Amino acid sequence: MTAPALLPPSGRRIPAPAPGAASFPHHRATLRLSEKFILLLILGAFITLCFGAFFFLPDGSKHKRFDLGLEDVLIPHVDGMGRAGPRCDLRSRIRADHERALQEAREKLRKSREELRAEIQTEKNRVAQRLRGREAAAPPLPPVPVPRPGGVDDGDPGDPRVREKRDKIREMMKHAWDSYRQYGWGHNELKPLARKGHSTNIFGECKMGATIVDALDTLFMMGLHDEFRDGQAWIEQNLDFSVNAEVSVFEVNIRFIGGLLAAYYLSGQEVFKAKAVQLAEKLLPAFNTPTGIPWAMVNLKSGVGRNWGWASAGSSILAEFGTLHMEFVHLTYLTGNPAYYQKVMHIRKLLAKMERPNGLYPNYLNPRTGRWGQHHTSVGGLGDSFYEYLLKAWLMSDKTDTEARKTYDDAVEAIERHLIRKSNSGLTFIGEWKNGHLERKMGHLTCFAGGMFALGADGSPGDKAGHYLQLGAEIAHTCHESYDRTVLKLGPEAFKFDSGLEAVAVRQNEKYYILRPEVIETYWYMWRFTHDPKYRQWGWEATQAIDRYCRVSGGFSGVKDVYSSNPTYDDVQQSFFLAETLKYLYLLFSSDDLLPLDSWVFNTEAHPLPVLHLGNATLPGSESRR
Ligand code: DMJ
Repeated sequence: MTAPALLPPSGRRIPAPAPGAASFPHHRATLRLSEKFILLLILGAFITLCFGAFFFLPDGSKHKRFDLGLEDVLIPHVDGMGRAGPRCDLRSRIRADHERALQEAREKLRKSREELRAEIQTEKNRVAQRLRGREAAAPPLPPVPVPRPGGVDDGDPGDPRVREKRDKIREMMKHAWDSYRQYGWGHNELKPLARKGHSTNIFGECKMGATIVDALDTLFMMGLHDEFRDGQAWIEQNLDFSVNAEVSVFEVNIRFIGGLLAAYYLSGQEVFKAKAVQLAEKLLPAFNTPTGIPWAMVNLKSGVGRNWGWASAGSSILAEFGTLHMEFVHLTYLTGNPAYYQKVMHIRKLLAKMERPNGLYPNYLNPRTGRWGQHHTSVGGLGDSFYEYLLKAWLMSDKTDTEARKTYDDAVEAIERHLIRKSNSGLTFIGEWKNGHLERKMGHLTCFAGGMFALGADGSPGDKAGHYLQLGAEIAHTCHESYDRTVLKLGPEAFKFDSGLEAVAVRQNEKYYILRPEVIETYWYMWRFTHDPKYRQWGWEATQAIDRYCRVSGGFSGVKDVYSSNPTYDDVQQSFFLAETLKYLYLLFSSDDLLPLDSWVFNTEAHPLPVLHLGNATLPGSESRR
């Protein structure tokens, strides 16, 4: 650092050297150093200026600077004649942008709040219209032969005593629908006591008319055609998926896509198919994960996905990503777009490659790492419909999807070995596997498995059809006991088989009944396969209990304690009450010609989809099968 000492004091002129002076070389060196210093100063100032410009330019201008990279490639540089090229244009554009932004800001500040609000609304409408236009402009769906399965008839049971019961169930459906129509129309669900709309986070807190979509096919089957048309009109005019709502991929799939597809197949009305496809498109971004295992939730507008905060180690849930197959195969079948089929087949392949503890599928799978989360296996909540959809994928393919059948059989074998036990008094129950130990507790949700075992009996390996039908009957019996051992004759959310307790809830927060269908679903399947009158008798007991304890003047409500003779209401009429509970009851008191099981397969929300006779056909995209 000697250079500064050689420099003259600032502001002083350097005297001209005397001719021939010996100091000349030193003088020259001094001059060179001072020039360097000045040059350094100028350079320093220039760099500071550049930094300042970079950091203090307004945002829009900064982005334009980053755009340079692309523009450099896309637009030719300053030409050989040295004329100003895109960089100059860019500078003037930045300046113009800047000025325009300032001008707009000044104008905005002058406007009143009302004027601003109106402006925002106009802009929103414009965007909505543009999106609608885009949807309308979408190419029409290719025509495909729509299956015409039999069994969309009346299902009159013949016997007047049975018909009377069926009429009662139809009347309950009308009460549930009319109440929703009056107090909750367009909302997802109904608060029958508060007499207003209700929603939960599974629907993104948005008004998407979940009850309308979920109820359509039940209305149709029951011959409630005015109500059906009313629902259809609402869907045509109001059901819009271009909303900023974060929804559950699973719930929206089983209730909306399943509901719309079933309404389409039953009524032949194109609008339902079109809406199902529009919605499915919005769900596809949920599959953009490192593994292809979808997120639990997706924002319908932005396509951003994420998982439930409560799920083990950021995992996706088995019963959620494993309950898409039926609807997605139908979507590919109807549209010719292989994407849906490929997404669900990819999930299946990935699961097939994974090692399973004791042959069991844990409920949690991390979509980033492809590793299992907590080793918790359940045939109830978090696991249930994954097993159901393996069996139904086989049935829906007209029994050609043998890979699905084999996966189901293997899973059921492991479930029987590790989860199914008999209580001290001989009740068969399905417990839950938690980190190497069996919890002797069964959920109301698990009761659907009785019906599943019966449905899967035919076609089970090693001539075990009788065994599985028997297992279905035992589960139905246990679940009936869980109803029969309460004061209200309605089943609790979960019940134990421990410390001398059998089929009863222990904790206060497991004593509620929220109009769930699973026990009645199993009664119906058992009735179809055995025609044992006890299933109709049990179904009738449940009908009467629901009508007596859950009916209020504004609809139907869940109850908080089935062991209390004076229960309080939860004030929610769930959409699945109309989609499933009342539908299964109605089917239980109809003849078997109504939606016969060799032509129709019910999705997990009880929406019937026709069997696809794919024996001689290939689904677009099925060539990706490995
Ligand atoms: C329904 O939404 C479906 O049946 C789902 O598979 C789980 N359970 C609810 C009703 O209980």
